[in-house]
Amino acid sequence: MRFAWLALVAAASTVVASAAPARPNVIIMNTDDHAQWAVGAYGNKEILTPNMDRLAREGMKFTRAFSKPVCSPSRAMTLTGLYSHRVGIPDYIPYGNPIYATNGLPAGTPTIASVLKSVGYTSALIGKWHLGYGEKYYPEHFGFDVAEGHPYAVPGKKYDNFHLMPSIVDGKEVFGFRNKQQTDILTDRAIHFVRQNREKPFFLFYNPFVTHQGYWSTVPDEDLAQYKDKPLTVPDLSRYPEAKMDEAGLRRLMRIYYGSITCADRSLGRLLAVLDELNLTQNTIFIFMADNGMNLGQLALIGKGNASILGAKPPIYRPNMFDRSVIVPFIVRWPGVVKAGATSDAFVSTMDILPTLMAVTGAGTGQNLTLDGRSILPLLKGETAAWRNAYSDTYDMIYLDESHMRMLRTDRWKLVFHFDADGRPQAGVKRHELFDLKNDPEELTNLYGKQSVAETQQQLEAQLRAWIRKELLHDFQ
Ligand SMILES: [Ca+2]
Repeated sequence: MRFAWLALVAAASTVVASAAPARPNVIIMNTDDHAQWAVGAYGNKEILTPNMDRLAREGMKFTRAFSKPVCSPSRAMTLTGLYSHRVGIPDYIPYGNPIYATNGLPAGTPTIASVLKSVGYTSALIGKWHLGYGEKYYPEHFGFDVAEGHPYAVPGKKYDNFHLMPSIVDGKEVFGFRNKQQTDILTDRAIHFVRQNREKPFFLFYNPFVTHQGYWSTVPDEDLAQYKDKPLTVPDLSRYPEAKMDEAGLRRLMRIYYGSITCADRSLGRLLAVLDELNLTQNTIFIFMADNGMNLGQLALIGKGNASILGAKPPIYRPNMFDRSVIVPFIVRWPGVVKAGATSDAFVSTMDILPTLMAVTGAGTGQNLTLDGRSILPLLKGETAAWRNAYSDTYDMIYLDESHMRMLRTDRWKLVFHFDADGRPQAGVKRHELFDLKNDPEELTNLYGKQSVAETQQQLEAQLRAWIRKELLHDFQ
């Protein structure tokens, strides 16, 4: 009798324990314009990323994690769990009036921060925001209790230059926050937030400005020194007569780019050390990712979805959704839940983060949220789950150049439609694209319209058009 009673108690406890939602801390470190090919854990033997590599050893590395190919749509998608076209952010948000008043995340849009707030989380944005500069777009309106380090517009003031805009850093207003200490200072602020909130569940969205090209001047000398005179491997520019740069010039850029990544890695290491010190490592979901990828020399390009030809003046843009632009480094560590050292090739997306955190914490229950993302919790736990066998997205490049792209990515194929402003197929380098990724992983040879792939093209086009009809109401067919 006594044993039976014990067994019942044990069973009841188990049910309670598994039904009670967990409240782990959540940290997302989101580097800027950071290619998956520029991480040691993803196979780069020349770059120094010991802390990203540590995270991959202790967590799960995703090889096909999709984001948007430029900053603002990516940050919108990550925070809202929605395709960015649903929140009206097709391209990066440029600086300058009057855009401050009209371009940003729509008021009232639920975000990771606002949804987690409903179950008691305290949230901080540290660093880049890029979802609107005007007052109505301040992160504080979207669930963040703390927001530091991002440039913002003050009502009634005009800024002719982005660098004249203020940021709040450690309670002080700083103008033109861009210097060699910038990343280390932002990391100090991120660590300060973690220490202050160690006793209660928190969400930290840490967005350093590195490794974006516009911030290469901020890379500390100690990080640049790691690559001084190193004969880094660079793409072979002799294949691309359009490149206006030689191999030595490209190698100089590569050294700075790698230095900026090692700078971000050093900050990641400091954050991981603080979690260890405060005994928070076990109870923290740590996601390391980038907002979008990067091309540096491949196809003679520099940049991401709005890349341009190396050295060309004036710039010659090449709107694209190459894997190098849309697939990002994405590593998730959650000790005791996610198997250490695991790798997943599943088609995941940064819009899956919010639904995953809702599944973990129970946040958002009853809010009736409609999301495009899906919880990756089954994948993280190593469970067998029905999953996407393809991924589609858009990129409407409207600044610098124009092309309205619609992409379908399957295991083997990549189809990208390029439309002009009136919905007509484009020509030249912006014509529709079809790549056989099995035989051409670098996406060098456009097979669109070739007789040899006519049947495949027809099937993929039907699939992509069906997705466009389903997801994009009034859109180009
Ligand atoms: Ca970016």
